[in-house]
Amino acid sequence: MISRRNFVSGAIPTVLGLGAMAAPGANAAGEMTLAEAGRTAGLLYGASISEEAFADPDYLDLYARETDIVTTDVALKFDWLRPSPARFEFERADAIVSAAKRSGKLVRGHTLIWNDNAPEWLRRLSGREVERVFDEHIEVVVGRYAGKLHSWDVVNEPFWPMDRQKGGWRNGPWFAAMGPSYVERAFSRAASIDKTAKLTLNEAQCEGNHEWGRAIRPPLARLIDDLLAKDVSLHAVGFQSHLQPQWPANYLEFADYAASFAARGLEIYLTEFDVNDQSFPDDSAARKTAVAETGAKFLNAILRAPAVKMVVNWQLSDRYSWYRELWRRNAPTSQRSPSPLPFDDRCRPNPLRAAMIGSFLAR
Ligand code: 9MR
Repeated sequence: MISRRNFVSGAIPTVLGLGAMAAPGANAAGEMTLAEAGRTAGLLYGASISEEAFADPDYLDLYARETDIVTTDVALKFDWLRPSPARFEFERADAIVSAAKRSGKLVRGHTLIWNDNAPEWLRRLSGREVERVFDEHIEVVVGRYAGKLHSWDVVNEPFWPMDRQKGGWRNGPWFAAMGPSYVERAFSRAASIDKTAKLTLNEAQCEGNHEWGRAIRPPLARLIDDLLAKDVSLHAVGFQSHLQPQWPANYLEFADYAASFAARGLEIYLTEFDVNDQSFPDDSAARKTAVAETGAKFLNAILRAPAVKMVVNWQLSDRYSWYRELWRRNAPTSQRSPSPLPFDDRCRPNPLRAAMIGSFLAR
């Protein structure tokens, strides 16, 4: 077994290469893969990846076969990169970027600026110091990967009405120091350093018609209009697409909302697709069927918009889903492990995989 330490020291990518084990476009049974179906539909298909994948050869093989693009799950987040003010821990992200390059896969950087998960040392700084760290962070991180990324989630989740800020903004160190102007500042600075990555504004919750989704859609549209009016380099809007079928949704209405950004000249990416199965039946087969049906309903609606250029799952196998992290934390109160992704714990296809391929091919 390959240890986390080996991975971090950079030893793994010389041992395992994404893409080294399979011909592009077909799995072992000769069936069409998600990546191949995506290509047929004019979509880039991929999944987020974290260091665990490099310690699990079956999982790594799944990325090799099924994806054309990978997103850094946590490796480029501020708190992971900068546990202390003076140090940048680039090893995880470097390993992902170089493994992807060797195997001809593209990489999305997630996420440059987010008001969530700030390390304690950042929260102790004055507003002035926070601004200095902000500029330095963008310069160093964007500079390091300039020319190597397909796209960057420059700002993640600018709105979070639960933080009760005027305008629905998410609170955190960047917002507290600079107010809403941090968004424009991040895009402008990133654009001046990386001339090739598609600069993306990534948002959560908009897919749903629940209170949060309804609250976030209008200010997000206003923010995007404002950035475009100021000629800020913004190329795409990312909708995370963590579907929450336990709450109200109207995917056709969401598709119209999303398409309005295409009319403003932006590409649309579905950046973190998965399906929360908590409200589905206990029976595992029935639950997985319901996940597949929900996923297909969503994709069939949103993929009508030609500006949708990418579909990315948040991890590929249920075993590594963030819902499993939550479930493990709440294990005493919940009976069953979540199954929100196209592959199960043992990297076998869930019904969601075939449903996604069906939706891609129907496009
Ligand atoms: O998958 C990520 C999980 O491992 C982290 O603990 C968490 C906090 O950094 O973030 C998860 O990814 C989130 C993503 O960065 C933004 N959208 C929601 C994702 C799931 O929570």
